[in-house]
Amino acid sequence: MSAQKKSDVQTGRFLSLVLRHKPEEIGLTIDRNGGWADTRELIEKVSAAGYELDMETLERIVRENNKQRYSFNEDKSRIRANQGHSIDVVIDMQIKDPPARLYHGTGSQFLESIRREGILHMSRQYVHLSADPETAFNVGSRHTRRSGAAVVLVIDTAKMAEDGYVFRISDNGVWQSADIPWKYVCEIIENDGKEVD
Ligand code: HQG
Repeated sequence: MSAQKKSDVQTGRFLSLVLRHKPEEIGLTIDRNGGWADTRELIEKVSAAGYELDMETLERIVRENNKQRYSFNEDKSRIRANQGHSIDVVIDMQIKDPPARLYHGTGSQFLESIRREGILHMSRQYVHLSADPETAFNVGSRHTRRSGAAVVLVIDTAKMAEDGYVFRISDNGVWQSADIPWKYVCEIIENDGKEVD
């Protein structure tokens, strides 16, 4: 019996893995400058790993992905993840003045450590920030499977910019910054919308 056909979501997850974190898993070459992979090579190697991927499917995944995680170059000969890499690549993200506030969603179980150390970029290249609290709650809720609840830290990005911090925005609208010391957290919002600090 042939293996069950993978959904676009499953294939998309695997694309994130190989384009952002573990290209070596399928022997994929990623250009350090821009994070690009050769589209044909990607299709070939992802297919060999058991995902039924052709150009049409890949175009659909890129177009319909819920967070617009991937993009092609102009002639679609190359493809990359827009952000979120843990491998050492340089993505030419636009440097932009931030709005006065941005939001970081996390799990409440991390709060104590974040208070002590600040918000660290952990395995990614930058700290990820959302433009609105709703999106940040969704990001935070990814961390609440075992314990804790999603919480949103409101960041005084106006003050950070004043202090010389640089902000970048990815092609899919995720703000990115260097590690954020606790003093820039100006409010904590719990899932029920009630402030706790
Ligand atoms: C936490 C998704 C303890 C941090 C989303 C976060 C996002 C600390 C976790 C993107 C800490 C790292 C990124 C400290 C930070 N002590 N915990 N000092 N400092 N943390 O997944 O921001 O689906 O690497 O709060 O939409 O959750 O991948 O980062 O909870 O944009 O496309 O350590 O991932 O997009 O977790 O998510 P992550 P994130 P994708």
